[in-house]
Amino acid sequence: MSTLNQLNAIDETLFTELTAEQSEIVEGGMFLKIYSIESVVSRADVAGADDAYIKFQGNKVWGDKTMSTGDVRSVNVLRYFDKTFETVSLFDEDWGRDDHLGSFTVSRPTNGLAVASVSGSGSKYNVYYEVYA
Ligand SMILES: [Ca+2]
Ligand SMILES: [Ca+2]
Repeated sequence: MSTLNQLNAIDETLFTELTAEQSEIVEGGMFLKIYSIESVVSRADVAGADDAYIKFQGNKVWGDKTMSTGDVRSVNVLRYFDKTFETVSLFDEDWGRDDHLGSFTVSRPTNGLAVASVSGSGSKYNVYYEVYA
C-alpha cells in the first residue's frame, strides 16, 4: 500500500486511531477536509440540475450528485496532501465532455472553516472546507 493510499484509507476515522506509521507521515503534510457544497446557481446543463462531482489530486472524491440551485449537500471527505499546494476542482458530469464548474487551490492551514466560491459553465458553488496540519 502506498503512503497516500494508507492515509486516504484513514478517511472518516479519528486521529486517535492513526497507527504510529500514519502519524509519522502526517507530520510532513496537511489534511483537507471538505465539509459541504452549496449550489448558488446550477446552470451547467441545458435543462435540469447539475450532476456535480469533486476532484482532488486528479481523482473523483465525491459525487456525482444532483445539485439544483440552492441545494446544500454534505461532502465529509478527508484527504491528505504533502505538496506545497493542491487543486480542488468541481465538474458537471455529462454524456460527452464534463463541464468545469471551477477550481480552487489549498496550500496552508485555514485556521478553521473556510469557504471557496467557484464558478464555471454558468454555475456557481460554495465549498466549505478546512486545511490543517
Ligand atoms: Ca453540462
Ligand atoms: Ca450534467
